[in-house]
Amino acid sequence: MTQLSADNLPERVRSFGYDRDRVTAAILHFGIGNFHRAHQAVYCEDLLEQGETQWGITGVSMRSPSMRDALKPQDYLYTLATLGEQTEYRIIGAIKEVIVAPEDPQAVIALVAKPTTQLITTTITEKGYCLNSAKVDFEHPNLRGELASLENPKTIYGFLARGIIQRCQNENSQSKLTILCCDNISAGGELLKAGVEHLLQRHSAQGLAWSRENVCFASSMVDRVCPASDDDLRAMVYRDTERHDVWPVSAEPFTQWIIESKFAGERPALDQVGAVFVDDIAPFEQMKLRYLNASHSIIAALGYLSGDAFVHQSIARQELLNFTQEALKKNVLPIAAVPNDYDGATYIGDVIARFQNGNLPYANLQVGTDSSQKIQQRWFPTIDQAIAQSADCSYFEFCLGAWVIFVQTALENDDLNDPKRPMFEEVDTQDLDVMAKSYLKIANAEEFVFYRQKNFMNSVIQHARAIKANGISRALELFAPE
Ligand code: CS2
Repeated sequence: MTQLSADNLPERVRSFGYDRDRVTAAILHFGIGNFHRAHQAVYCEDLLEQGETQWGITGVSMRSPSMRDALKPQDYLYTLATLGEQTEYRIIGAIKEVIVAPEDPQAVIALVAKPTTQLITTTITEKGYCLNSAKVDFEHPNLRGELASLENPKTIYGFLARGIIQRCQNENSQSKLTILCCDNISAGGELLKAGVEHLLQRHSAQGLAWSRENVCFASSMVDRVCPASDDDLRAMVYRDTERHDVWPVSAEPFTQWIIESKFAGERPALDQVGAVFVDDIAPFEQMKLRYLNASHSIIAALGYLSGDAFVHQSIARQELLNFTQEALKKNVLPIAAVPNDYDGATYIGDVIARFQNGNLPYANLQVGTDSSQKIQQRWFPTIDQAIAQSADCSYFEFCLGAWVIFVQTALENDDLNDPKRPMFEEVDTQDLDVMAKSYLKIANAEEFVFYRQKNFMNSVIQHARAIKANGISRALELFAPE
């Protein structure tokens, strides 16, 4: 079984047409997972194909060595399988190296400090930002530890602050740096700035001044549905490319990257390869989170309770499709604006069509991962905005009821992958009222208005009861929105 490597490239598969030895890594990326490899790394690959050889990537794994261990024997090459009507393969060479932060934190800090590192990007998932209702939680144990000492950074903020302090002490410390959030969160660049400056204020006035002079923190909206890799994908890649790839990645054909045009130094010409630079990123972030990600989380919770493994199976259920479409049209579209040149109803149709891609096995439980963090960005702000505007949020009352039963059921089935799992496990599930309020409190719902709205919460609990008693399908049949 021939393993993919630079000396064993598959024939008849699109591969990099540039000299990888000439590529340098001006990009340092934190969170070298599947999404990054199917999204940002492909845009960079296209830049490299155009001769922009400085925009290679050094990846940083914040926790596990598994991605490094998988890719290193392959010269950090991997296979991207685009699963549309047809399956298309491409060998991606943009990643030059992967560093495992817990193994070699000094190497990570040195790369942040390195003058030739011009762009730092992050896909560390919602939980990587230590948030409490969409703001940096400065009381988070890891952040408190870094406030005391930056000797052994644990968070993205600690690594960036430590590296910036070292960078500003370098002899050629005029090298500008852009730090760009590529996660599904609102104003991710501002969060990174808040966390980094929080630490610099304590540890280095010089570092803080240098950062304010030489670093830009920016946000972006990233979009490409990209399943976790499994043995079925590995087998398909081997069958079709005749190369064994230890960690291939698959994705839908659709891809989108909207980037806030806030660069301190040189800006990679990503707009030459399909990305879009904008001055105001907020409308794009809101549209993505409150339409696509919100409905993804709706489908996942209701789909899991329907017994489906995958999103495309759940959205094929008429009652679930109807509910999701109506939830977006009646509870999101009236209040969540979309960017000027977008039409909300059209975007809803496009998103649903993407979820219906039967060639893309996206697991409900993958969406359900970290749901206590995700719904704070995807559902809660819309609910509060609806309440403030006396607009309809009756579909979200059902969604929260369904989410409560999703958490309880996933716990019972040992399926719950969530940073707050230990807290969920402590909740008394004998009393459904207590369980529902406790689960939502664990998801920081107390920080939102709806949690104190008696009628709203009573309705959430009634829906949870109905779902618990009758099952999700019957509960959907009985659901009679306002
Ligand atoms: C998904 C997202 O797993 C999830 O939470 O909602 O990863 C989604 O696939 C991407 O945001 C699509 O761009």
